[in-house]
Amino acid sequence: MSATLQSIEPKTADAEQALTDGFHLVIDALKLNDVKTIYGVPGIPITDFGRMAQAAGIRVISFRHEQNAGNAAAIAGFLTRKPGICLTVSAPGFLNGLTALANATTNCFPMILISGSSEREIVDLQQGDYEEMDQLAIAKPLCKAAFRVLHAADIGIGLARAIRAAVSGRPGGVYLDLPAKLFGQVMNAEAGAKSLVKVIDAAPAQIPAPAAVKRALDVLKSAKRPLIILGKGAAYAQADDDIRAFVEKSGVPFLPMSMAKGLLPDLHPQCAGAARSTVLKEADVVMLIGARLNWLLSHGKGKTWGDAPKKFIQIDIEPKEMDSNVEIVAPVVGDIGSCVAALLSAMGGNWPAAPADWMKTVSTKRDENIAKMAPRLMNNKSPMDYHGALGALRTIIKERPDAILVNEGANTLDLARGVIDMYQPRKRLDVGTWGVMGIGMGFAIAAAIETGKPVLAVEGDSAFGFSGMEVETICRYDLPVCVVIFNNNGIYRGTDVNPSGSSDVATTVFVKDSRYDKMMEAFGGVGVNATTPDELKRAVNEAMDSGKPTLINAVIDPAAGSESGRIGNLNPQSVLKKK
Ligand code: ADP
Ligand code: TZD
Ligand code: MG
Repeated sequence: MSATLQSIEPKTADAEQALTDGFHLVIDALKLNDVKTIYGVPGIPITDFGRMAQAAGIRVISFRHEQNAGNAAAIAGFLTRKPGICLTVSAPGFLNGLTALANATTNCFPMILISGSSEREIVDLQQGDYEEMDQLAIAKPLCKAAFRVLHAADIGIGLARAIRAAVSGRPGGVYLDLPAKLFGQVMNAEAGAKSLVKVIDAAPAQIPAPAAVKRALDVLKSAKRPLIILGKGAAYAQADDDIRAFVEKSGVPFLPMSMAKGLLPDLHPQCAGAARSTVLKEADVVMLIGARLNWLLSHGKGKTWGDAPKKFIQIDIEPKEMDSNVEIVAPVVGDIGSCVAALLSAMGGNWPAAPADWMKTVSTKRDENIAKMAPRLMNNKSPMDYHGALGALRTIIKERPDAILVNEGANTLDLARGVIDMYQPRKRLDVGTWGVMGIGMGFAIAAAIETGKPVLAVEGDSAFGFSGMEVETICRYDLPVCVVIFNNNGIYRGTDVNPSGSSDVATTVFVKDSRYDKMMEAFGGVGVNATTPDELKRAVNEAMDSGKPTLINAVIDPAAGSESGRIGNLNPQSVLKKK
């Protein structure tokens, strides 16, 4: 390498201008492809890269931990349909980012993890380089695609491949390995500029076969008790108007999965969110739009789905998703925008109304459940229970429907999902397919940066702990993020007792009566301790009005939650446990 470098060493000022290097080429390639923001943590070998990217007009958001930067990039990908970029150092920084990359892939969010790496020659001979690790090999099984660029002249192609892999077909995470040496590689500037690739049509439309569309409509039309399930793939597709038109024209009740809430408003007359168990049990035809029949839908079978035989129609960009859990009688493979447009046009002018008795069953059940819940949401107990606190937050989102809600925890998640109605698409961001804790602050930061809207992050006290240090990041960038911590002194409840009788507390219990609000004050943000729903409401409204970084410690009764929230059925318990 050094021989090449010497041979092209500039002799004159003109010649100097005519050279470029790996640093510049990566930055130019990102800019050429409209990358506006990078989320990351600096260090060897990418410190100068971050600095230069900033100087070149890319917004570089520095985090306190790569996992949070990775989660930020992932949700930026979900919100924008462009791969979010996360930048890390080698080995440990890379590994810290990898959880987020794997999570993005699992959730079908497009992102690119770019990590600097050590010298290949030393890594491959395992001679103990600084932060030595064969990162490409480790990333490969955890993402959609993984690439390494060894020559500056390949940077353009490398980034183009990464972008296409992330957003085409089923979106997901991509790893791009950039060894330290690459950044310093020098080449002719003109040749360098020519080597860059502007990716044209990164996520090409995938048009469904007309026969598949007809088959799907025939099955839907034959239904006596049809149901549409909207998943986060439908939210991602940004085909909001057509999806709404299709659901309304069909007249069929719809059930939004967690991150599809708001695609049509939760208060829409066809929304069956509050009649979930009834519609899943009783439906005879179920059309899935961008939702998988994974654990979140009990794999399409068993008790949740009742005894009535069911036919499934599935719209998805991934052909292999079909028949993954149960038989799909009408698979429609394509991108959701194209599929829904094709369905709409094939429905023609006179689509029959959904069966009236079924609509009545659904709306009666829904209204009954909503009425049952209403008084619980209005209680003003202190310490608060979940319903009292969520009743307050629900009103706030109703009054501020364009705010973004980030949500994680167990009870804090499951109950907020049910209680807080959403009114607009892509406004609810949460733990997704893995039910992973730790997305909170990364998602909140990227949501604020990508959309410019106020963010309300509703966090279990445990959930918050996974990314809590990023409150400093929120203050540093002065982001309009209001974090509400449902502080019940622990995981699920704060009341467990160590069965051994030792002075260690139980494994699920934290320091009692902690004041998380002081954490925000430490960095110049606003901290509030709220003990009643009224106090909580006032503090959140103030935060949303001011746009100031705020953290509200919402004091929740430690006995109010239940183990594992609403998924206690998945929580194995020993029958042999000694009392
Ligand atoms: P949820 O958790 O909301 O049920 P999932 O993450 O399980 O949603 O499912 C999302 C599905 O959407 C995935 O199977 C993915 O392949 C699909 N998908 C994502 N984007 C698109 C798109 N643009 N067009 C079609 N399908 C998509
Ligand atoms: N680690 C990771 C990365 N993801 C997880 N989901 C868990 C651990 C296990 N876990 C849950 O599934 S929920 C949860 C943990 C630790 C925290 C629940 O406590 P909380 O919420 O305080 O956030 P509630 O309101 O007390 O139930
Ligand atoms: Mg808790």
